[in-house]
Amino acid sequence: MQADLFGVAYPPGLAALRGFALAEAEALLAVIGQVSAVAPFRNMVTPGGHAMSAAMTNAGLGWVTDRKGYRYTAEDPESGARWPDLPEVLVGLGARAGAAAGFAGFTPDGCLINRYDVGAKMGLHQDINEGDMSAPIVSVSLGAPAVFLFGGLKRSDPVMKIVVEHGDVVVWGGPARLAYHGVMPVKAGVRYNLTLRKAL
Ligand code: MD3
Ligand code: FE
Repeated sequence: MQADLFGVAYPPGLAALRGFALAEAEALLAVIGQVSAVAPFRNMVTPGGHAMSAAMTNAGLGWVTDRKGYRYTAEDPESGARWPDLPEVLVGLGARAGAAAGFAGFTPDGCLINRYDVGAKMGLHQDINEGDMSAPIVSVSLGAPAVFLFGGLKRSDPVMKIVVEHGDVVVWGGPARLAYHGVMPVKAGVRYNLTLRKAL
């Protein structure tokens, strides 16, 4: 376990890098604007037929869901064109955050961009569509704060709450990589989350 200043113990495999992306936050918001001008945010539908409350788009290899299931694609299914290239600023940030958390050599090939308007949330789930579970996932929070839910390897395991704010980076890997996680409804404002991933 790792303890922060207040003695809160984070589970093994989770590293909270507070303010790690703060200096780049404006550049990251500009990237979100550029990507979403080409590949607009949309509320994708789960295989069960429910529209997700978080709106999504991608750069590089892109995570998608529809009635057929969850997967990564090179093309945006809405346009048929390739997702915008993964910008260097995102590759670099992912690599530096991964290295800071003990994952030297991590190189993301895709970024899922989530937008949470007021009330949007994400239910408890595991990220299992990536090809290489030895790679971590790097999460960058921008805009309004949110509460992450972080559980265990079973949906019924107890969950820990972690507040994330503008500029915070959280790295999930090793024993935390397949943990259930989610996001509580955003209370006010707009929140963006970038997840830098190794999809293949
Ligand atoms: C814990 N996004 O897109 S990132 C997702 O804030 C997703 O938008 C949330 O969960 C968001 O799949 C949370 C935090 C996160 C990402 C990956 C994880 C937590 C994780 C992988 C394993 C364990
Ligand atoms: Fe997830």
